[in-house]
Amino acid sequence: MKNMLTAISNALCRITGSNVGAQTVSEFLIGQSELVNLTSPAASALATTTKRQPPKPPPVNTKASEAELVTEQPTLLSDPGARAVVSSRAFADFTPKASFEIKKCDVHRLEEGPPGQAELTREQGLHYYRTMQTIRRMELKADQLYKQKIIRGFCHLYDGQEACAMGIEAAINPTDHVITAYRAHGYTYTRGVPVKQILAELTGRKGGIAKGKGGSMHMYAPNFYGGNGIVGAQVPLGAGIALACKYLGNNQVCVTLYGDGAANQGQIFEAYNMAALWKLPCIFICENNKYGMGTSVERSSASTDYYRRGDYIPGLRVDGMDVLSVREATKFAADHCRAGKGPILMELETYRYHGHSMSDPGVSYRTREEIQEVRSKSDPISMLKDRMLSNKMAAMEEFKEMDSEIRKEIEEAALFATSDPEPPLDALCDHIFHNDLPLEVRGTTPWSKLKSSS
Ligand SMILES: Cc1ncc(C[n+]2csc(CCOP(=O)(O)OP(=O)(O)O)c2C)c(N)n1
Ligand SMILES: [Mg+2]
Repeated sequence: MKNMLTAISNALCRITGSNVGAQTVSEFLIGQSELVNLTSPAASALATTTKRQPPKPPPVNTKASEAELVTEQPTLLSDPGARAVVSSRAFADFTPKASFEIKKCDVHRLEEGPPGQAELTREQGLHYYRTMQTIRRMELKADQLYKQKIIRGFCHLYDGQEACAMGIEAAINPTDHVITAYRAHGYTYTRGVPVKQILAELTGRKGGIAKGKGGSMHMYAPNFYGGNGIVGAQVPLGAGIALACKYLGNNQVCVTLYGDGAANQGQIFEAYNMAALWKLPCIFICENNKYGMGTSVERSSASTDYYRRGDYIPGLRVDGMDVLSVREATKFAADHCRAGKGPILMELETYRYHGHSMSDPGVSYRTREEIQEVRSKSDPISMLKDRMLSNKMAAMEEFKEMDSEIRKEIEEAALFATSDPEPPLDALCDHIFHNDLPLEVRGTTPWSKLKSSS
């Protein structure tokens, strides 16, 4: 239906003959933004040609150099659950693995939740740090490009919520499935899309992950279904993906994400019902970042216990600022689904640092002090770094080095995203249909020029 509407919109553009002279897709869209809407299935088809390459952990040294150890600064032990330092600074070896206490989840309709302890290897820790820091820096670059008017239109940033995307990805397989709403840049990255393709999508360039025609809300990768702009609409789609997994008997799960602002919609409860009835391997995840646009959860929800809102579906409330808590809870949830027990619901308590979108400064409905408090007490990146430093799992110098590598990668990606050409106008109508359909409506084929692929 959406495809049909898109096709009709595009056909209307053609029929009206407006925007004559536009050479590129973006010039055309500026004139036609009300009519043209390139929808997910089309862009999804584009993305299937891209090789899935989950971000690789960097090579890891197991020994610290003397210099690193000398320059290492002690940091505050922000995690009260962290174990005492295992090895002394006099030894050059890093602690290869440590165990951390994590916040116990609140549970609903479950006798027991995930364990209260999580193991972390040095390799994992460095990989999680690099991934979360890359997402953070990518979002800050997007903020900058937006303010320079290089990125236009909608843009919803994910900084603050990085532990959710990283923790989930660390707990599932690349062959499992993920679908989310419009705050999608972080998941696009953890599902394997390089920063340059994400930024180029934001700037509407040919090298973007949806060939520059999707933008901020419409990014896809294999087993990642976007990027959906209609609040809540991806939840029944996620249940459908889980139905496909069950039908195919492939033991895969679908992680279906939505926000607190979507959690009161009727379609969410319809999806819960069918998923429970058919015991679908669906992990429903409510990313509770405390606000839906400018409305706080207390003002929008009669019950803010989102993990209980599935009623007959078991639920967990998880510290969404702690990558280890998210990882352990998601593992627990995936095991539940793979054991054939049906769906499970997780509420990740998290926070977004930016406003709702780039047009929202984010400080009229919450105070600067509130944002600052979250940043200083529970920032997901600092928390992981402090844990690793205080357990001698890495040296401060390593983090600094990683930070400068990430900054360089982001700068290079931004250069690509600002120099790559825009897609040509005649590519605008590609990828609307999966097949070339000989469609006729009342004896005419107004969209006969639309091609299934380029
Ligand atoms: C069906 C529908 N209604 C309203 C909107 C407008 N809208 C866009 S985002 C949003 C708030 C959603 O908040 P939440 O689900 O908490 O996600 P967050 O932005 O916090 O990630 C609303 C109401 C929309 N896109 N779709
Ligand atoms: Mg929200």
